[in-house]
Amino acid sequence: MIENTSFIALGSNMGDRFYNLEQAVRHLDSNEKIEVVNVSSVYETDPVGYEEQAPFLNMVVEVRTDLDPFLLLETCHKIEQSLGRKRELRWGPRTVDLDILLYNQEDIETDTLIVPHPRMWERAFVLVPLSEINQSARVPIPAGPFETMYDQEGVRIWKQKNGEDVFALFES
Ligand code: X6L
Ligand code: MG
Ligand code: MG
Repeated sequence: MIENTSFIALGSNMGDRFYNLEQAVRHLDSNEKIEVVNVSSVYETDPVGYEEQAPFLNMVVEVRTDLDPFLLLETCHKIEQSLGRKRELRWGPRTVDLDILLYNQEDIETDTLIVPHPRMWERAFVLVPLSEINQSARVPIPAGPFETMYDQEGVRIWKQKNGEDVFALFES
């Protein structure tokens, strides 16, 4: 059995934001080729890019998967659609957004998928939760720990992860 490790960023700023994140994590884990093995805390974050919109909830999950990166991306898009994501303004409000950040140590550059996610290194709403569950990850150039690479401003803990159980986060 081939086992790959991927980190996926989740965000929501429409409707019941926490419910949307929970459903997305449950959809991922219920896929027989995906196991969610770790989750970050949930952070409330100021909107970036287009600022005249509601604050987001953001988190990052670690998965083991037998899906290749393209099938994993397709699965993420299907989850977004099943949770009501519509065609929308670029950078505008969304019910849920799933972005593949890392897939093993692979460098992938195609029209539909770029891994590592090309803009993750400058987004505190990604790096703060990612560094919580992936302390060994390093930015490529210049080498250094995540903590030195982002400004934590605009990113506030909203719900603290409690213990090792992935779904404990959603149960209280
Ligand atoms: C200049 C120009 C500087 C554009 C930054 C940054 C654009 C991020 C888009 C940018 C720029 C994005 C989320 C968000 C979005 C999210 C928070 C995006 C795509 N998604 N803000 N803005 N959380 N806090 O998940 O990431 S839109
Ligand atoms: Mg995104
Ligand atoms: Mg996206």
